[in-house]
Amino acid sequence: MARNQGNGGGTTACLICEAENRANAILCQECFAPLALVHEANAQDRDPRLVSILGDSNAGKTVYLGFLLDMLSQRAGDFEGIPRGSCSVELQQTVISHMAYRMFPPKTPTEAEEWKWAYYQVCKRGKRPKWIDLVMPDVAGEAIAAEITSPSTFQVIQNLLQKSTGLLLLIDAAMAANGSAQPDFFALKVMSYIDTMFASRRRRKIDMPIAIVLTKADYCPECIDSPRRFAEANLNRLWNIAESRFSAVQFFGCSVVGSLAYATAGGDDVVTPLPLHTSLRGVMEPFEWLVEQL
Ligand SMILES: Nc1nc2c(ncn2[C@@H]2O[C@H](COP(=O)(O)OP(=O)(O)OP(=O)(O)O)[C@@H](O)[C@H]2O)c(=O)[nH]1
Ligand SMILES: [Mg+2]
Ligand SMILES: [Zn+2]
Repeated sequence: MARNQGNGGGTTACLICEAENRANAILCQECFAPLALVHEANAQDRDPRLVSILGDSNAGKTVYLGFLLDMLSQRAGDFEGIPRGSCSVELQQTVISHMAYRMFPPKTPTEAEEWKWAYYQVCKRGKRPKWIDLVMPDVAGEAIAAEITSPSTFQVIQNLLQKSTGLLLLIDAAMAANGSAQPDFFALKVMSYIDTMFASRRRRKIDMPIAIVLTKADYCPECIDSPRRFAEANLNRLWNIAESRFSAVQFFGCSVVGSLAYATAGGDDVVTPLPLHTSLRGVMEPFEWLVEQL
C-alpha cells in the first residue's frame, strides 16, 4: 500500500478512503483516519477487517468500545486481543481511567480529526485458532446523525460503512424502555441508510452481519434476559426493517455499571450520573457473535 515514487518522497494510500497522502503524514488529509493503520496493515500478512460502531449521540459507543477492547487485551473468554500501535490503546485507556475515578468519559468531539481508532489483532482460541485483524473507530454520534440525515455531509462515515465487514449498532435501551421513540427512529434511519447503500436488487436481503446492542441494561434488566422480545416491543420499527430487509441481525443486552449515584454541580440543575462501580454484562457476546459471522 505504501508506494515509493523514486523522488525521495513517496505516498501512502489511506486504508479507508484510498486517498494518496505524503508518506510521513500522520492523518489522512481527506478523512483523518490515522495512516499508522496502513503501516500496521503492511506489517501483517492479513488484510484488516473493519467493524463500525454506530449509534446516536449518548448511546454509549465510547464506553462500550473502551470496555470491549480492555476485555480483549485481558484475554476474556475464548478471545485475546493485541493492540497494534500505541494509538490503539488510547481509547481503552481514556475509558478505564475515567471509570476508575467514577466518571464517564467525555463525549466524542464531532470533528473527525479527534476520533480515536483502534487496530487490534484478535484471536479466537479453540481447536483451530482464528486470527483476524480488526479496525474499529470511535465515531461521534452527531456525525453519524448528520450523515444519515443528509448523506455525504460526513463522507468518512460513508467510506467506513462501505468498507465494513460487520456492524455494531448501539441503542439506548433505557430511553426506549421509558417510552421515547427517538432510539427506534434513529435505528430505523441507520438501517434504511445501510439498505439504500448496499441494496443492488431490491428483493435480496442485506447480508452484512449487524449486532444490535441494547445499552444501559442496568436500567431495564429485561433486555439482557430477552433482548429480542424487548426489541419487538420497544423498538418495533427497527424490528420490522431488520426482519424484512436484513438476513444477519442479532439482538443483545449490555450494561457496564453495577450502581450509579447522581450529582449536581453548585447552582446547576444538570444531574450527572456517576458510575460507582463497573460490572460488565453482555459486552463480549455481541462481539463474539459478530466475529463468528465474519
Ligand atoms: N446506566 C448506564 N449508563 C451508561 C452506560 N453506558 C453509558 N452510559 C451513559 O451514557 C453516556 C454516554 O456514553 P458514551 O459512551 O459517551 O456515548 P457515545 O455514544 O460515545 O456518545 P457520543 O460520543 O456523543 O457519540 C455516559 O456518559 C453515561 O452517562 C451503562 O452501561 N449504564
Ligand atoms: Mg463517544
Ligand atoms: Zn482517508
